[in-house]
Amino acid sequence: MSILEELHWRGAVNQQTDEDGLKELIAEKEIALYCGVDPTGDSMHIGHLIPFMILKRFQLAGHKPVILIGGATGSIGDPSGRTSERTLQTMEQINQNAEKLKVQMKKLFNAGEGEAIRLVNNHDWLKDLSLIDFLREYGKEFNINTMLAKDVVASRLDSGISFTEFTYQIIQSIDFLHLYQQEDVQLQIGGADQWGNITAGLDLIRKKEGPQAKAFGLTIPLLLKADGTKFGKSAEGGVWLDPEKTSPYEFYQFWLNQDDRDVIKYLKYFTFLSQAEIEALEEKVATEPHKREAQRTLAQEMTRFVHSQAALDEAELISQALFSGNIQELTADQIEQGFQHVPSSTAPREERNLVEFLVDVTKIEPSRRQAREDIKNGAIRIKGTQIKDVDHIVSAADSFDDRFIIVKKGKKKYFLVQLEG
Ligand code: 629
Repeated sequence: MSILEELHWRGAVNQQTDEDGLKELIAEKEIALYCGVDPTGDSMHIGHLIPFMILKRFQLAGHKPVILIGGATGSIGDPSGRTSERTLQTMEQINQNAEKLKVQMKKLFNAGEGEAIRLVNNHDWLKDLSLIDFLREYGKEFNINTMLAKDVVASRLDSGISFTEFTYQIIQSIDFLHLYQQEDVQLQIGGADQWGNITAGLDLIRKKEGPQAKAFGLTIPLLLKADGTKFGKSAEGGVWLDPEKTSPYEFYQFWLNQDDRDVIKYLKYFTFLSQAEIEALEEKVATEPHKREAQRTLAQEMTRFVHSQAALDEAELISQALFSGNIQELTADQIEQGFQHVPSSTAPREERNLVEFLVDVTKIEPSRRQAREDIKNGAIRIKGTQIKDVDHIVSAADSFDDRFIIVKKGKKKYFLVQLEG
């Protein structure tokens, strides 16, 4: 299977500028290709991952991927996919974000590789472009009518768009031209929202290099979930690659909880498993869905790829402990991961009667009367142990490393108390 056939099989092709031309080019040589990301945040989320995993697939097929960090474009703000003007971030913020994205990209794509993926920052070639050169060299090649007709701009004409954001497509086009000239990059990929920017770049390349210039664009469809909700959000919000924002345990659980109707699509999109392996899992979804083997495989592949084997082992250990209720053996750090987003409060390190603790500190019980009743009925667990004594004193012995106390009420209602000081 050629790389393009593979992308089709994976459902990863939305639009292409010249399908036959690209097929021919790839058949005859190894090409350089790129995809960009703007440092508008301090971490990538899983939505960003898709085009970069595709770069990686090209690399595995022998091609040369380039990852562009948009230090310059990030300071302008891509209007694509947005309904209103962005607030400018400070250059300092953008530089900080760019550094963080660079570290993330290196971790994802360079680890243990013989040949590392090339990383560039467009600030390097755009920072010295003068206004006059910009207007004479590039502005002159852009037709206002064509620019206004791009979806991204057209959809903003009523609500308004600044000259700054309007100009974004020119900046991204200069990048494509620059990389075409300097690095022999002949293909740009991106999500479906990038079509307008990518085709603007191709127009510029043809104007500067002649109509025969061999450069191409390919976009990847937006991911849709079977239930119609937005992909990439968990109950707690976005799913980030930064373990400080989304712990490896939560990351693992996000993939584990995918719907049967979506899981095969995600295995194709996000993993490097072969067609045969994915088809075997598809069979399992049909014949024994309750085992959730496809979901588990997806969760394992993704956690290992984004974090590490050690993080995966730990996520599975925490999952097992939470599932069985035997959380006593977990470390305080594992508790922190596993309970990152359960309801929580802080409390001083003081010994306290259990009834008071449940009503005043955790508010998990509405009244003292109800608290006593639930304790007597065995509905309350502290550190995984059922406590039926209404006179129990909650102390350091009930905590994890004197840092956290975990209360469970009934079958699954957890609460975390963070001890302060
Ligand atoms: C300069 C900047 C370039 C080429 C690309 C870029 C960034 C591009 C953009 N991309 C999105 C982003 O940075 O805004 N103008 O958040 C994001 N991208 C990944 C996918 C995307 C896209 O990083 O392309 O479609 C999300 O899946 O929205 O020379």
